[in-house]
Amino acid sequence: MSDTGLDTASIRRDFPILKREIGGHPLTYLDNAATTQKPRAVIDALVDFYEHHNANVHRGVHTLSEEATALYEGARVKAAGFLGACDPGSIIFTRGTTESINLVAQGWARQNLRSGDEILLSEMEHHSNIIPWQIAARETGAVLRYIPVTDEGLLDMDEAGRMITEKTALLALTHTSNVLGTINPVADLIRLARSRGALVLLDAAQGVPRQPLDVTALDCDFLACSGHKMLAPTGIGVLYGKPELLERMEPPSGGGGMIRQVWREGADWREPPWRFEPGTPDISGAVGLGVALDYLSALGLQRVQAHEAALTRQALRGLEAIPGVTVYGPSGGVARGGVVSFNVDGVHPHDVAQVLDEVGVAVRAGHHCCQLLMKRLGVAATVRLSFAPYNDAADVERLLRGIGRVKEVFGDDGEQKRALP
Ligand code: C6P
Repeated sequence: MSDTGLDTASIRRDFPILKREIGGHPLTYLDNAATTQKPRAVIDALVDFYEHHNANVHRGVHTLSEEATALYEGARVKAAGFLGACDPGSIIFTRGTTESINLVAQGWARQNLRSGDEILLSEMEHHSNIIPWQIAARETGAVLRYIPVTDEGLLDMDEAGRMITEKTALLALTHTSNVLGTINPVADLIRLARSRGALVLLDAAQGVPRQPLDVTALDCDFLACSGHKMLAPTGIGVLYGKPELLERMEPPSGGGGMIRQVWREGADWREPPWRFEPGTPDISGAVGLGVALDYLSALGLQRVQAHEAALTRQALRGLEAIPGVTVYGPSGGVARGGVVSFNVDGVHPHDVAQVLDEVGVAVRAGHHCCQLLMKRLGVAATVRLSFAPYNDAADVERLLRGIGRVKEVFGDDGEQKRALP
């Protein structure tokens, strides 16, 4: 049992992949910001769906189709509850955060942005929350602006206050940085944006898996997240949208299942969310997502948050004590999500990740789809570790020992001293 009330030994038994060894070492999986592992309950739910209930949804009157529809729509109700949304109709199933943001950039933005309107982003955005807006800006004549990031890896709130103006049509912001772990003060920014008439979209790909978030309390207009980053299968995600906005929004793409009537010259749309889900959706993915959300809810998001915060403190203390290691992002006790980026002097991040892999430790190295932030940090890439509920103190110790191995292999000058194993 961890100090924060999570029984990690028992949680680890729920994740079959954690029994794997890599090169004779126990798997230490610290790449959870990229994607998390899946518990037995989610894997079993997929098998159960295909063995007992598989059919298309909303299309048949036969028993299997009704069962599949009930499971799919049941997952929507669970997702609404998990995110604090009052109306399941405000939950659109997508392939993930990227598709969710694109849906708003193509659906809402095309209809509502005018030349000269401003879309406000930040320097710490993932490319998934930049490129869709660049495309929308090109199509509408809107202008992109970026809230700067301070040397501590925080949003410059003074600048944010100046940049949110009556010209701002939309603030599209990451809740938790996938590189720095910075948790942005989104409640304050939403209030500010609201007072100046702007809408707010939260990229919560890293926020939703790591702390309780309530879209109603936050009063955000849109929120995007990915199932695969919170123990669910790949290929399923969520866009939350305020019902009154979705009601007025045109679907950016069309197909079966989203219309009331079709005639030769046109069609009219079903109500949200189905208007935005053309074609056969990822039914088993949605069912798996529902089970993953049940699993996370049973652990308790508050406990998950405290657990990841404790592991993050342990990792920061350990990394900061190693000479030649530079850690990026907030320090000095500032709250951050379970994501830590660092570099080892003179050693390319890919080499660090390769040596760590040799001892069974999986981390990500690269620009993490955040090239603007890399430029701001003055680096081409970083090494990144990120936590999930099944990680424990022993994982952090193995990572820190792995960095010792990196220093042994490359020495303090970054020159390789020994052949890689
Ligand atoms: N970040 C990472 O290793 P998708 O790929 O659609 O599920 O999520 C995109 C995305 C959007 N915003 C943030 C803040 C993210 O972290 C991600 C995914 C992964 O950091 C893969 S690049």
